[in-house]
Amino acid sequence: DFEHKSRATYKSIYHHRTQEMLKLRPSIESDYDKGYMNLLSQLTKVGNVSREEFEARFNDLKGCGDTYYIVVIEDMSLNQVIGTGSLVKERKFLRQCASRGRIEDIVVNNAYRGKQLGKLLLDVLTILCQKIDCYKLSLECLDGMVKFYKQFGFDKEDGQNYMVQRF
Ligand code: 16G
Repeated sequence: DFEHKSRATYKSIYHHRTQEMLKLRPSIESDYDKGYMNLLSQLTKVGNVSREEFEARFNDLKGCGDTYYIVVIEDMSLNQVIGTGSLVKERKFLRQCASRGRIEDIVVNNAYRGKQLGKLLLDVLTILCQKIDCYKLSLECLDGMVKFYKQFGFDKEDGQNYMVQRF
């Protein structure tokens, strides 16, 4: 039984490593060439962002230091990014000059659903959020995603509402 289980475990690890070769890492500039904007288009409108515009924005965010943490999951066999998520650290005066975290732009390519990749992104960003000393972490999502995010510790707070004004 033990041998059988080990073989099954080995097979599943082997499968992950060789068939899929997925890698979780911080985003880099050249992710533009690996379909980053295309991936984001599965979440919302992305417009027509040139490589130069992407680089400029990437460097803006990087220059903010300890504020924007963007991770991607790359399918190494296709050189394509197939998942992403961001953590933004917002600094405050209240609560003894505390900081809060925001989860933004979580998206997993449709073709990779059901592999717990959304969980992976949220787990890593949640741990990171605690490491960088945020006192809370929040996100906005559609009604249909509430159940999904509840699994990872998020919940609606009594008396708090998400309000927005669009321009
Ligand atoms: C979702 C995203 C948010 C993103 C927004 C874009 C998560 C948890 N939430 O609410 O981060 O910025 O969609 O939609 O990923 P919009 O273009 O309509 O603002």
